[in-house]
This record gives sequence, structure tokens and C-alpha cells, in this order.
Amino acid sequence: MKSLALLLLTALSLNSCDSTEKAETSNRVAVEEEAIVQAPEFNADSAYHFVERQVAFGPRVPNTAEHYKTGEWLIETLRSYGAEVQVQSFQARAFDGKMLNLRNIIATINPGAAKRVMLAAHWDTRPFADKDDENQNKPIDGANDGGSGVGVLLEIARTIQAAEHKPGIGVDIILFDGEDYGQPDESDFPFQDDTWCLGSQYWSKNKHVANYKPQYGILLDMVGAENAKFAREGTSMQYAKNIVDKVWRAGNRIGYSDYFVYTNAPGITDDHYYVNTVAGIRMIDIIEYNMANPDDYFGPYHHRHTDTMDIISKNTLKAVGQTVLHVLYNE
Ligand code: AHN
Ligand code: ZN
Repeated sequence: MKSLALLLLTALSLNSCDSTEKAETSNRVAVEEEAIVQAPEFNADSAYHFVERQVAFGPRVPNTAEHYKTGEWLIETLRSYGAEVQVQSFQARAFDGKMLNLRNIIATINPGAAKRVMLAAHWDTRPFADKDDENQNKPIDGANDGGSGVGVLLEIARTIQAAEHKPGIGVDIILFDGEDYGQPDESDFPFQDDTWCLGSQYWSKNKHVANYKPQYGILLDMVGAENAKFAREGTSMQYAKNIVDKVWRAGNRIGYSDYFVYTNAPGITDDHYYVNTVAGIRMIDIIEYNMANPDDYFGPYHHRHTDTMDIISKNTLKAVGQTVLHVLYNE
């Protein structure tokens, strides 16, 4: 690829007799932008299946058997794709006083590479449906909120393992636990800070490797709903605008402009907030933004019993998975 770019550059320089220095600079930029590495195909059927498998365990609520079994399956599955998997077990107190037994699951791909990119999603699901009109105390399926991000990351791990061409960088997949146990807006308990994102809060203070310093991180959250729009979310823009630019440009370049839209959305507290502010690693969040009803921010299924497999679209999983793979292969 590099030599092809050089060749093209030489050809362009030869042709442009009247080229000023400025013109040459823009030629060089244009040529380098064309030197795109083709990433392997992201298989949306397989990603969809990974979401289905998670949902089939039942709600992945901390301190339940369903949650524990899902964790075991995630560890086993990532190991089966040749990743080095570390499990970070810890306890954290929830807003309601419960002590939660949590596990962050960390898969290292290409451990020898110094240059690394971190990918993350949360694997737990919300214990209640506080935005629903019915059965608010019952846990949700979390097909999109929880399942989708993990499904895309498992498929990325599988794709890299199966690919003849590997990315030139190391990739770390971190599945955070305890993201979705946050205090509901209406709660009998006095308001507390920092009740969301318990796994990423813990990890940010206790990284799995001392001095772990990837180039940047990409968080996936609610990346599977049909016709989802991913806006440029405020916390990502505040801490890692150039990574937002990079990922959005990649998505648009490979044909997913319907998904990666150039709309700015308010900042939210998600796992990337703690990774940016506590761990000191620049991380963006690819998260659905409800353009039709920005007051709700998230989709109409959010923290409701409608967050089931019925709302999951292979096209959306594909747009996100292929874009992230493209970014990894072009580092
Ligand atoms: C807020 O609701 C402000 N943050 C939580 C983000 C979230 C919940 N992601 C998934 N579920
Ligand atoms: Zn949630």
C-alpha cells in the first residue's frame, strides 16, 4: 500500500508542472487518503447470533445465575478465538446498598504489539424497566442495551482470528460489568453520584496492566437497533474529538453515512466518561441518539421491555462492526 501511494504521488508530481508547494501538499494528503487498507468482512449474521446467545441466557443482572453463566460463556468464547483473557473480579456497592459481584472481562489480541486500541462495551443488563409503563420492577432483555455492543465485539474478535491479514496493532476488548445498575430518576434513595458504570469506574482505577496506554478507545453502546443514528456525542467530542472524526470519516467513507451522522448530541455519562477522566485514556462512545425525540436521548426501547431481539437489525450491527474493523485495519 505504501509503495502504491508513493508511485501515485510521483506520477502526480510529474504531471503537475505548475504545482506550487501548496498544491503538492494537498496532492500528498489526497494520495495518502486513498491508501486504504481493506478490512476483512464483518459477518452481521454471526454478530446477530452473538446477541441472540446473550439474550437466551436471560437478563444479565448482577448477582443472578444468568449473569454468572453469561460471564462464563463470554470468557470461553473469547478464549476460543485465541485471545488472552483476564478476568477482573470485584465487588461494588449499588445505589440501593446491595453488594454486587462483578467481573470485567478483558481479551488481549496480539499481546506483543506496543501500539494498541481498546474496544469496550458493557455486558450486564438493567435490573429494572424504569422507563416502561408496566412491570417496572422486572429486568429487561437488554438485546440492544448490553447485548449489541458485546455481539459486535465478539464478532470482531472472531473475524480477526479467522483473517489471513491481521491488523498491524494490538486490540484489547474490555467487557465492562455493572454499567446499568444506575439509580433510577425516581428513586426512594437519596440521590447519589457515580452510580452508573461500576465496572469501568473500577477498571479505570485498577487497570489490568500497569501503565496500560492504548492510543485510544472506542465504546459501543446500543449499536443494534434498526435505523439507528449515531451522533457526535458531547463527552466523546470533549475528550477525543479527533477519534470521533476518524471513526465518522471511516463510517461515511465505506458507505454508512445513514448511521454515522454529523449531528452533535449532548454529552452523557457512559463508561467512556470514566475511562477519559479517571484512566486518562481518550475514548469515544458510539451510541444511538434519538433524533426523532432528542428529549429522550436514547431510543424508544431504552430501559423498557421492548428492548428485545425484535428491535435488532443486522444492517446496523454491520455498519458499526465494519466501520470499527476498518478503523483498526487502517491504524
Ligand atoms: C445515562 O443515562 C446518563 N447514562 C447511562 C448510559 C447508559 C445506560 N447506557 C446504557 N444504559
Ligand atoms: Zn442501560
